[in-house]
Amino acid sequence: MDIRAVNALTYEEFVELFGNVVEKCPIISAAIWSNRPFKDLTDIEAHITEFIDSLSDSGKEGILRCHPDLAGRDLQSGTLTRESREEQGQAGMTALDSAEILLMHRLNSEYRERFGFPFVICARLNNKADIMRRLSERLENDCAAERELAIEEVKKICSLRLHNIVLSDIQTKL
Ligand code: 2AL
Repeated sequence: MDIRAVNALTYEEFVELFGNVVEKCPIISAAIWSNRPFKDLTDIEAHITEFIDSLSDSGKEGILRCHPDLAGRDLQSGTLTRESREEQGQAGMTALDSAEILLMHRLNSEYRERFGFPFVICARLNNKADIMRRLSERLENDCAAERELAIEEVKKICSLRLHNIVLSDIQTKL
């Protein structure tokens, strides 16, 4: 899909296609649609980053709260979004043994209790061991630092999702 095709999408089509580039936050694609025409994918990404950076601390925490826990209840009950399921699968979160699941639940709960939002990390850029290590390490941060770190992870997840949409669209046309 080239940028002319993206710019030709109606608002409804655009939100349908890009609505989950930030997990369960279609308001972000709804907002940045106003910035058409986009120059390229990097331009779309820049508008998303600008939108997120313009939010208050509570707005940023709201975005974080839209994310499911890694290896959490949504994974077990099959209620993850397609994107999150694929990402968690790639990071090995769907193949944990029972001790690892218990450890993830304990650390995720501790994290949520300490910061008031879930632990977020770009699963596609980390394996199981990285995720568990970073979760333990990041529990030591203060809330402001952790909020900013987690939001940077949201941007990485978003970037990979954006590129995936464009790539899968090309593949279906070939
Ligand atoms: C996620 C998710 O759903 N995908 C990803 O890369 N990370 N969730 C999370 N809590 O980090």
